[in-house]
Amino acid sequence: MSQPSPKPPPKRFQLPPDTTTAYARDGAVILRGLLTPAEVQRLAEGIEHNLAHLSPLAAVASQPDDPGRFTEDFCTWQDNPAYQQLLFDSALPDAAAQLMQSTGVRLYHDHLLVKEPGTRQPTPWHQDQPYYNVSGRQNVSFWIPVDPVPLASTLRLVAGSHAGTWYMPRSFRDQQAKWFPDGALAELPDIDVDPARYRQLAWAMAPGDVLAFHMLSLHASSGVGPTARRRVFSARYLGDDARHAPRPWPTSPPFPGLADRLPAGAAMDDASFPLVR
Ligand SMILES: O=C(O)CCC(=O)C(=O)O
Repeated sequence: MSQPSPKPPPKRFQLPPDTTTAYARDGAVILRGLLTPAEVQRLAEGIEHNLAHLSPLAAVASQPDDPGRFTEDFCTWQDNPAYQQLLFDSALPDAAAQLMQSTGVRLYHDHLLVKEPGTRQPTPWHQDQPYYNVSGRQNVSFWIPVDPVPLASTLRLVAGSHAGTWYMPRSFRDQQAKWFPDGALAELPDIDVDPARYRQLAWAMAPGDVLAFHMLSLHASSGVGPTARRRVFSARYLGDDARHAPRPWPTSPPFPGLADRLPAGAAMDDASFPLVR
């Protein structure tokens, strides 16, 4: 009887040394050609599977009269072998270890962000970590388009905004304070009116390119053109210093029952957050 073929070892990908320095300084870097065409194709299949089988956490993040549609979904990797292949077996875990300067790499969550042709809905400026249930500085989110993304509809980031300040997280469509109470954190400054003070980073991207950013980096995007789909998958990883920070409100995404299993201040050692390296 033939043996099943052994699982390939996780891929190594040596980042140029200045990439890690730039990530620590700016909180965002572009990694050109990190994924192979075959990996991008498999991820695109995974995204189509996800769109056809949306989870209970999925939401349409655009207005009903938007000529396109902005669909989001979260935490579906356990039901999606294509996502698992990317999250566990691609060069992402190795790149994450280098960027975070961490020995261990733990999957935090996956996030689907698809803007259909003609979507007007912008993504407002925000940081991700204030919506989460995790503390620590060693983290990275990878924003991974499977379609070409021109400069006009790519993710924009404020260089250095990951340095420390936590800004008030608010609901995107109606600006409600549904996480930290009003007044608990600094209000977001008007980033677009002061480009000298808030230096923006943005890269046009081809399939295979990956944008890496810190969970405290301020980021935003515009809508998309009338013919282009912008299918993006985001992979979020945590490093050695990540600790559970349970909140008295539902986080985005939520992790139901986690607070009963994992005390405040504990490492994120739970089946929902497997070590990938
Ligand atoms: O894709 C977008 O428009 C927004 C992305 C985003 O907010 C994120 O990846 O955290």
